[in-house]
Amino acid sequence: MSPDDAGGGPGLSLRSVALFEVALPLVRPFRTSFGEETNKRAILVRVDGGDVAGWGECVASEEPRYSEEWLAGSWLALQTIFGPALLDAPLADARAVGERLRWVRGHRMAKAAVEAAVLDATLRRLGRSLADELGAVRDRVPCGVSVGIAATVGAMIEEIHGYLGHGYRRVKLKIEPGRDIDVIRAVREALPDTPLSVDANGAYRLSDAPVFEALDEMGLVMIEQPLDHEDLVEHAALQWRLRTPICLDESIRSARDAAAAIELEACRVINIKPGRVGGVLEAKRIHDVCLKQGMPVWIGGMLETGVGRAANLALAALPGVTMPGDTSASDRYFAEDLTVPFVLAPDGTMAVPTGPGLGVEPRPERLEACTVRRAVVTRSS
Ligand code: NPG
Repeated sequence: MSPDDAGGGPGLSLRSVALFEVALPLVRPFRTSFGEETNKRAILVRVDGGDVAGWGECVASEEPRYSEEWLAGSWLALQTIFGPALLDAPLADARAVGERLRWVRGHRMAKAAVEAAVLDATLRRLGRSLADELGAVRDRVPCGVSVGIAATVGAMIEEIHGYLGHGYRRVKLKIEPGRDIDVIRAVREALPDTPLSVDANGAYRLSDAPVFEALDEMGLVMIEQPLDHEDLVEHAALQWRLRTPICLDESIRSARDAAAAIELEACRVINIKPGRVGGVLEAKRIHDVCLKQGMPVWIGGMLETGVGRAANLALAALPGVTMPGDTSASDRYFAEDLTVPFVLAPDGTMAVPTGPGLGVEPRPERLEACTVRRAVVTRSS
C-alpha cells in the first residue's frame, strides 16, 4: 500500500472530542539525560462519531525537554484548536486530519493523537485493523527494552539480567556526559554477547567525538541521537568517524527530514515514533522512504500506555522495520496498564493487535482510576 492509500476509509462526522489526562505510576523511575519520570502522564483523546468511537494517545511529556511539546501545551492545543477543527466539518478519512491541521506549525504529538483517534474510529467502522491498513507483513514483532540511567552500574546490570530473562532481544542504555564509557564498558564486560545500544538524547557535542570513538570499540548495535536534536550535518561528520551506526530519533520529524538525513549520510539507522513525527501516517511515509533507500528502521517508544503502544506495534509489523524496537510489554512500565496488557512471549516477541482499529481501548474502570483531568469539546462549545 502506498503511504497515501492508508487513511481509514469513509467519512466521519464527529459529535465530540473528549480529553483525559491520565497519570499511571511507573514500576520503576525512568531516568534519561534530561531528567527522571516516576509517573507516566499522557493525554488520551476519544473521538465520538455516533455509531463508532476512536482513541489516540498524546505522548507529550510533562516538561518540554525531549521536544518543544509539553503536556500542558498539548492539552490547550487539543482543547482549543484541534477539537473544534475536527468538529467543524465531516472528515473524509484520517488523512484529512493532517490536511485540516496543516496550518498549525509543530504540535506533532497532539496531531498524532487526534489522527490516531480518527483512524481508530474509521477502521473500527470498516472492521479493519491498523496493522492491515498500514501494510503489516508479520503478526508478531521482536522487542527490545530501554533501560534508564540507574544509581549504580551493578543495579543497571541486575535490571538488564531481569529483562534478558524475560526474552528481550536488544537492550538500549541511556547515557549522559560523565556516565558513558565506563558504564557501558562495565555492562559490555558483564554481557559480552547481548545486543546493546546506547541513547544520548542529544546530550553531546561534536567536540565529544572521543567519547563515541571509545564506545565504537564496544560492539554496539547503534548509537542513538548523540548530538543536537536540530542537527544533521554534525551527525554526518561524527558518523564518518565511527564504524558503529548512528541512529537518529529527535532529529527526524518528517519524511522530509528522513530523506535529508539519508542524503547527508547523517545516520545509518532511523528510529520512528508516530508521536514525534505527527502521526502514524507520516511514520508510514518515513518507513517507505527508508525502505526504498535501504535505511534500516525500528519503532521507538515514549512509555506509552496500551493505546499508544498498539499503534507502535502495528508500525513495527511493516516490512522495512528490521530491528527490534522499544516496544516493550505493559509490565515493563505499569503494574496495571490502561488497556488489556501487552505481553512478551519467552522468545522476545509480542503479538501485533489484530482487532479493528488499534485493536485495544482503555478499560473504563482503569481509565476512571487514572484520570486526573478531563474535558469534552462539542460542536456547541
Ligand atoms: O520503552 O517506551 C519505552 C521508552 C523508550 O527510551 C525510550 N524512550 O528517548 O527514546 C527515548 C525515550 C523517551 C521516553 C523519550 C519518554 C521521551 C519520553
